Amino acid sequence: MEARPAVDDAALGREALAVLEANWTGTGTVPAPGLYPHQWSWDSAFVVIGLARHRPDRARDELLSLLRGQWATGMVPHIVFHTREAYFPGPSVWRSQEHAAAPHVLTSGLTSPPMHALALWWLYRHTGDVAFVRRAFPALVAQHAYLSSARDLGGAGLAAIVHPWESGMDDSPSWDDALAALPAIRYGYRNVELDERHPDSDHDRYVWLAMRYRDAGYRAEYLRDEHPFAIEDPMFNGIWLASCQALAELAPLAGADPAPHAEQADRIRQAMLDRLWDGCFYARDLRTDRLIRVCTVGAFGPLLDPGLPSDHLRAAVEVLESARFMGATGYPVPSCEIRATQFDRTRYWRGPSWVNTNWLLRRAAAVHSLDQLGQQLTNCTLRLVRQAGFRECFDPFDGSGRGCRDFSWSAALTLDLLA
Ligand code: 9WN
Repeated sequence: MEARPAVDDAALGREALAVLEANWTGTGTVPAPGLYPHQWSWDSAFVVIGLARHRPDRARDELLSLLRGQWATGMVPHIVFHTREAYFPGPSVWRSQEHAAAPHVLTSGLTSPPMHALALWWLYRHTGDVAFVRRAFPALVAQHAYLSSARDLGGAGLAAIVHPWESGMDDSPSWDDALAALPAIRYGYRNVELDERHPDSDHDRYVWLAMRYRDAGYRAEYLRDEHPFAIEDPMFNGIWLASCQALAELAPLAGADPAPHAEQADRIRQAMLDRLWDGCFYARDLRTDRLIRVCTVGAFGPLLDPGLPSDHLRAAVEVLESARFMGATGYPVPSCEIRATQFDRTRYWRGPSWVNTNWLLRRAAAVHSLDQLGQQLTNCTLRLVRQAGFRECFDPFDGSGRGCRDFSWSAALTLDLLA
C-alpha cells in the first residue's frame, strides 16, 4: 500500500481545500480532473456540504451552478455539461437541447440521489444565510415534486430509479439481475478508464437504457408503462426522505408551509418499511416485483431518518456492525456485504469503501445519537484519506486507494469530518 508522509489535521484540511480549488472550473466543481470533467449532481451536493464552513460563497455558487441544469419538469440532471471537454456519454448522446423542458445549458437526461435539500440545510446551519435559503428553496421543492409525480412508478410513495447511474452506485450488484434481463447489446463503445469498472456488456446496456429513455422523449408515461429498468432503492429514497425533512425545516424561512414536506417524509418512511424491509433494507425491482436480496451499503440509507422505528434501527445497525460489513474490515464501510458472492474488494461499488457513504452513515449515527459508531466512522474515514489521499474509493481491507486521485467529494467531506 502506498505510504504518504504523516499529515496533521490542519495540513489535511489545507490539502482538501487545494483539491477543491483545483477542481473548480469557474462554473462548478468537477468530481476529478480528467475522468469526470463536468459537474455531477450528488458530487456537487457533497461539495456544498464540505465547503459550508470554509467557503460558503463557493458552496452557494456550486449549488446555483448545478441548478442551472434543472429541467422545467423539476428534474435535476445527474450531469451538467458546462465545459466542452469530451466525456462519454456526452451531450450528443443525451440530446437535452432537443427537449422542450431542458435548460440552455447541456445536461444528461437522468437524475441522481436528491442530496441537494440536505446540502442547503447544511449550508444554512453553518451560515445562517436566510436569503440564500429563500433563493434556492423553490428549485428544490420542484425537484421533489418531480420525484413524487414522475418517479413514483410503484404508486406507493417511493421514487424509482430508471438507470443504474441514477443510484450514484452504478456497478452495485443490486442492479445485476435487472441488467442481465435486458437484451445483450454490443455497441463496442470503448472508454479505457471505464472498462476497468464495467465489463463491456454492462456499459453497453447502460448506454442502451439511456438511449431508450431519450428516444421516448424522456416521458414519465414511458417510464411507467414500458421502461425495462425500474427499481426502488433504499439509499436513493433514504436520502430523499432526509431531504424532505430538510425542506420541512427550511420552509418557514422561505415563507412556505412545512407540512407537505414532513408528510412526504412520513410517506416515504412508511413505504420503505412496507416494501423494502425484510430483516434489512433491500432494493425492490418493480419489473419483477421482487426484493433484490443482496445487502449493499445502500441498505443503510433509511437510517438517515430520525423517525425510523427503533426496532428497525437496532436490526439495521446490528447488520452494519456485524462481520457482514464493518466488523470484518479495518476500514468501514464496504459498499457490498463481504459474504456476498458478488463482493469484490477491487471494483467500485461492489466492495470498496467510499467517503460519501461513510459520511452519510456518520450523519445517520448523529441523528440517532449513536456517538460511538459516529466516532468510529469519522476516525476510520480520516485514516483512509490520511494514508492514501483523496482517492475515489478505497480497499476495505488494507485501505489502499482506488480509482481517481484528487476526488472532490473525498476532499470536501474530509473537511467536514475534520470539523
Ligand atoms: C457515471 C462522478 C460519478 C459519481 C458516481 C460514480 C461514478 C459515473 C461512472 O462517478 O459514476 O455517472 O463513470 O461510473 O459511481 O457516484 O457521481 O463522480
